[in-house]
Amino acid sequence: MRIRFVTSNEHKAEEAAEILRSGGIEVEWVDLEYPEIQADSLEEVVSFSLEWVSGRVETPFFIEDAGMFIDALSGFPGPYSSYVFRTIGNQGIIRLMEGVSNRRAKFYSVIGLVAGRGMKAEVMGAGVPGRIAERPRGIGWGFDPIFIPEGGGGLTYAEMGRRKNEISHRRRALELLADRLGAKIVK
Ligand code: ITT
Repeated sequence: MRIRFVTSNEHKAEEAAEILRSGGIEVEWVDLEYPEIQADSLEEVVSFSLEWVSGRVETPFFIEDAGMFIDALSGFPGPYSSYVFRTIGNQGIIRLMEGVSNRRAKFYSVIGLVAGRGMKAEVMGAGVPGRIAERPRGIGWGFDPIFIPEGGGGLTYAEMGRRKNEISHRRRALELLADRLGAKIVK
């Protein structure tokens, strides 16, 4: 089957295409920027955005909103991850975490799906626990150089290369999506 993925982020589009391909789902990237409200949860952000995208993009389509939640910073940057990355970036996060011994964090991904014309929007989410590195390591996009996922052998997402897609927050959320669509990601 074929499904549209509406995102202005080419890295996300590429990752989703690779992950879903192994479930026999072909992704068509719709490079469209949509409004995102300020809210405390990714689910709220996604629900609002889905309303806006519905009617502008043909079904079936999905959107995805991701965020990194740092325990010692009470979940910051969370739903504000995009703004925080654009402003203080990885160096800013590392500075905020200087001298902080609790480095636990979580990357979370929420998908909003409209499976067919006139169908109700569905929202699903999944996350990966991990920790914030002492310094950026590896070459990758966004927070990849500073996030060390559990189960990744102590490497940052950026150091894992393609292996990121086997364990990432996005992978886990896309597994829920595939399941909903009656497919199974095998790789
Ligand atoms: P769209 O909303 O158009 O899909 P976006 O770049 O705004 O694109 P998000 O709101 O989902 O995407 O992500 C917020 C930011 O969090 C994003 O800009 C990155 O800086 C960071 N981010 C999200 N997923 C990531 C990942 O897998 N690895 C590293 N950083 C990530």
